[in-house]
Amino acid sequence: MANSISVLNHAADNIRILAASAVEKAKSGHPGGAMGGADFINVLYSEYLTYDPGNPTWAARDRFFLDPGHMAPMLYAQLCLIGKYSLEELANLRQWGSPTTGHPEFDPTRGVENTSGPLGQGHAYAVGAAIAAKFLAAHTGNPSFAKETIYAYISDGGVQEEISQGAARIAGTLGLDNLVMFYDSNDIQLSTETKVVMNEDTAAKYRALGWDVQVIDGNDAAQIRTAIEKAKAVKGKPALIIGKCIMGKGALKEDGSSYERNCKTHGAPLGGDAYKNTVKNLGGDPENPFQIFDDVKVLYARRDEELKKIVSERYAEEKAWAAANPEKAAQQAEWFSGKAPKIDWSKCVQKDNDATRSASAACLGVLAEQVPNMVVASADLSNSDKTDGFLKKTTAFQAGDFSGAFFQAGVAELTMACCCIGMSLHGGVIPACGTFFVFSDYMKPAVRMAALMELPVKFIWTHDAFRVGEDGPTHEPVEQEAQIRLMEKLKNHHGKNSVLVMRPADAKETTEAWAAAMNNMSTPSALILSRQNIANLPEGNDYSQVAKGGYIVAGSDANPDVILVASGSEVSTLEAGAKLLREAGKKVRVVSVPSEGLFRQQSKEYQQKVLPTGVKKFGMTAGLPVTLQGLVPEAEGTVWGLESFGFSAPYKVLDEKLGYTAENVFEQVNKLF
Ligand SMILES: Cc1ncc(C[n+]2csc(CCOP(=O)(O)OP(=O)(O)O)c2C)c(N)n1
Ligand SMILES: [Mg+2]
Repeated sequence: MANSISVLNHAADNIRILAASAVEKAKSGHPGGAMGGADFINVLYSEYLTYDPGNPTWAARDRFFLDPGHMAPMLYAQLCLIGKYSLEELANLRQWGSPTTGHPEFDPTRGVENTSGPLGQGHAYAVGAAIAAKFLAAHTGNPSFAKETIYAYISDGGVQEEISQGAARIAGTLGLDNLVMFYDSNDIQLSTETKVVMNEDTAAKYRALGWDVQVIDGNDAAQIRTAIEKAKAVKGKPALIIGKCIMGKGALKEDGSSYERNCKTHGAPLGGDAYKNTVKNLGGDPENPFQIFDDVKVLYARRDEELKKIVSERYAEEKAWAAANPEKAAQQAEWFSGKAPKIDWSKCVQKDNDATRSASAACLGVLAEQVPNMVVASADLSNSDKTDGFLKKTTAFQAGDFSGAFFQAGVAELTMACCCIGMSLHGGVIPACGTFFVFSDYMKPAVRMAALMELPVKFIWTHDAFRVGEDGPTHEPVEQEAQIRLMEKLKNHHGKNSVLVMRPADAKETTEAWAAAMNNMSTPSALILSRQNIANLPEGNDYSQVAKGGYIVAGSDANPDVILVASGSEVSTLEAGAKLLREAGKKVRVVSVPSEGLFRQQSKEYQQKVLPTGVKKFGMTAGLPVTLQGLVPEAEGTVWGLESFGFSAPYKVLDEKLGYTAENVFEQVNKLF
């Protein structure tokens, strides 16, 4: 029996009251958008979203991704109706220690599938999750994944963000028919009406990108229901429902006149009498607003029963599949366990004196063979960033065929990174993505969100320094390592370094760096890799020490007069300089620090053993000097770094001109004595 429209409207009003009241009590927040979107979210949750009320992390559940995080009160109010939050928690919106944070923070057990706030990224998370569902359907055969729908809720701000175009392009190209987006098109944004900044035919734009598009009244429950039915039935295309919604639906001003379609309700409590009038208008009690109406309780109790039935049927299908495919079922359980995959790295054969990007390709070849749930992406650079080491052993996704494991993202680094985040949020796959290090600048907002959400996405950044050479300063990273190492210093809410950043010094260190990245399932990892060949570290080097983040390289002298410190290819330059220094009678230690963050996690004794206070030190980095200044205190030595943009010339010329030579190491170190 279909729910009556009047009950659905009552439930939407209930959401409006709860959202506006939470904001009113918090004295801050965003009521207007939440009130306008209430009808859609209510129809979705009361009739369509398929999840297991008793098992919130069921692998094949439908997902709901909210992009406009400022509409948190709408999501929390909805999640109150299905029992994931208490009314008391809702009433504590935005307060210290409350789970109802100002913008939603990833917690699938509570029904929050993504952290949201930076507008636009949610579009690509949803696309990534839809890709993951297609991948899992193809690679496990579990029939549940083919029935899964990814819903995304987007708004004017997200549509204006460029990433929305990248996400829509990919969803259209890959024909993601398991993706349904609802666009809350209310013609209002934070500071203006949308017409001031936007004069596009959004429906035509999405159609041109290969989407099925419907335009409806976003506050009409019957139209919403029909639109979701149609969207779910679309084959071979993603679906967009453009809902013309009324900002602040039902809101009244203090004088009782309409407070709808008003920018002021975007980001401030309705306030005083306006609030009271609004709650009364919506059928609530301003003195006691945190209530769920009886008929709304019945609506959701009935949906709960319905879900139990739907889910038990799905579980029965999954059980039959698991019985017929015990290995696949065990594999799926492993993929969703959150445990690091077991990898036999002895299969990874490295060439001597190789570029670390090529060494990474060797690692990726091993991963392609041993980690069947890994997905590797590249932003149209797979033959340069050497993710082709993975691609050569699989095929790229295409519409209707997700049997491979490579994701060609096109030239869209932020989109690619956010799609990888979405895959990781979905769970069951381990995503990695590659591009040039200088373009990590385009990905920084995604890295930050992956770090905040503690997702084990792997970032592969090659062409790590000015040694890109002839391409010149646009392609030569300088300050990027310092930036990403700041993320290494930033702690996540579990007190861990929020990102693991490794810049290996030679081919074999690269294997160890990849091993560390694959072992790390609790934060993102980044690998910074060279374009050019690098001489091997000295014979007998103990590479197992890479896991400590910093260590003494083989061949170092006891009781050194000076300690030379670097990461990446500068370590080999220091080795060449050390040779000259030793010939001149100096005792030299060379220390490789692929990750300062990891090194700082070791015991104080170990850190002192490697870099004892009081011994002269010299650091060399192709990045800004600050990259190494944490390891080389000013009182004990100097850091040779790059303090300007790079230049266009063959890299060996740049090494000479910029002082990255054995001779300059010799000269600079001698200045310390
Ligand atoms: C990347 C990013 N830039 C800016 C903001 C600040 N911001 C939050 S909401 C908003 C306006 C969004 O308008 P819309 O999506 O239409 O939401 P509505 O006003 O309809 O609730 C802005 C600029 C943000 N959250 N993220
Ligand atoms: Mg808007």
